[in-house]
Amino acid sequence: MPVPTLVLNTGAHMPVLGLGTWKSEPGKVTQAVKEAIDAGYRHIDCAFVYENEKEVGDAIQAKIMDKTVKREDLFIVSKLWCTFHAKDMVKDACSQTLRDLKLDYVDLYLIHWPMGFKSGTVNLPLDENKMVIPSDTSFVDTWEAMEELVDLKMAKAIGLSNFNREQIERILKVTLKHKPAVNQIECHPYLTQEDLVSYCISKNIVVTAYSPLGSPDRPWAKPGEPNLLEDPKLQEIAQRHRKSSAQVLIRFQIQRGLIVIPKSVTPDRIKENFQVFDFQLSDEEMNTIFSFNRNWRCCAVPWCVKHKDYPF
Ligand code: NAP
Ligand code: SBI
Repeated sequence: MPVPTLVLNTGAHMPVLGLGTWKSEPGKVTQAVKEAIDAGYRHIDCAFVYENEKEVGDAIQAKIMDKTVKREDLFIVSKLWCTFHAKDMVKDACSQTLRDLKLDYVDLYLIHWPMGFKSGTVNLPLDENKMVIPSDTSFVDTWEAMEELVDLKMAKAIGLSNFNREQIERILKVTLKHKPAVNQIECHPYLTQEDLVSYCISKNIVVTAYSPLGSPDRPWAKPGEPNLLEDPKLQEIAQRHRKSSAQVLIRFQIQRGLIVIPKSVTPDRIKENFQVFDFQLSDEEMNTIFSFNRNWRCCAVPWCVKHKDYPF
């Protein structure tokens, strides 16, 4: 059975479930992406800053070569990193990603964050206080350079990630040719994002939910912080459906009309996370899960709080 899709404002169909690849080690991600495609995934979420796009590309190429899938069956997403926001850097950054992924286009290319960082050799340039060093770029100008990627057929669609409502409004005001198709944001039951999601939907922008399992492998996790997968109320709902907590977390996002991109490099979990199309959460269960909201972020990026375009 093919994965259900949402239709973007470009007319393209985006699979509602994709494989996340942040923190997927280069030595593990090729096999993980192959397993995912064999299990039925058709959407892979990538980014330059994950430092594994070559290895993701190896898997995509292998699965096209062995005829499991055709290029047009896949929906590949990547993202422009913050050190490449200058208008004259956007095309080269996208070309690098296309070279690494071994593709001639991506289905969706996102501005990873509204914040531009000083360009150079490091992805996270920090000052002596361990705060990020900004660039003097404006994300509105960056958007104009993103629009050219569509005209050059390097990206079928373009979009945003980690943009707040006011920042999206600024983009929509200047957008001449290509509107943002997607905003990718952190979203899970401890950060339900109802207001931002309603706003995006009202503007025909599809929302992708990142860190849907609460990102337990985030590098800065501390003991005592919330652990979504171990939430007893969530486990109770999962047991009722004979499903895992992870499957309920994924189903929750799909049922509210979002795209969802759980990450795993573990073959059994990759398969488990795809088994979410054979059960339904009741309206009452959906409301119970919404009530878990505590505005808690896995990716608050505190080293960026002083940036003029910090979104949170
Ligand atoms: P996540 O998907 O919420 O959680 C990933 C963690 O959950 C890994 O430790 C994984 O372990 C574990 N896991 C996966 N399936 C499981 C299961 N069925 N049971 C138990 N544990 C399970 O975290 P995330 O990586 O932060 O978010 C997902 C994706 O969203 C990222 O990979 C990335 O593609 C994207 N993202 C984007 C942004 C952005 O700024 N745009 C920010 C964050 C994330 P194993 O891998 O060891 O199996
Ligand atoms: C990185 F590769 C390094 C740091 C980092 O922090 C914020 C969350 C993030 C990101 O920007 N996109 C992700 O998927 N994870 C990340 C990635």
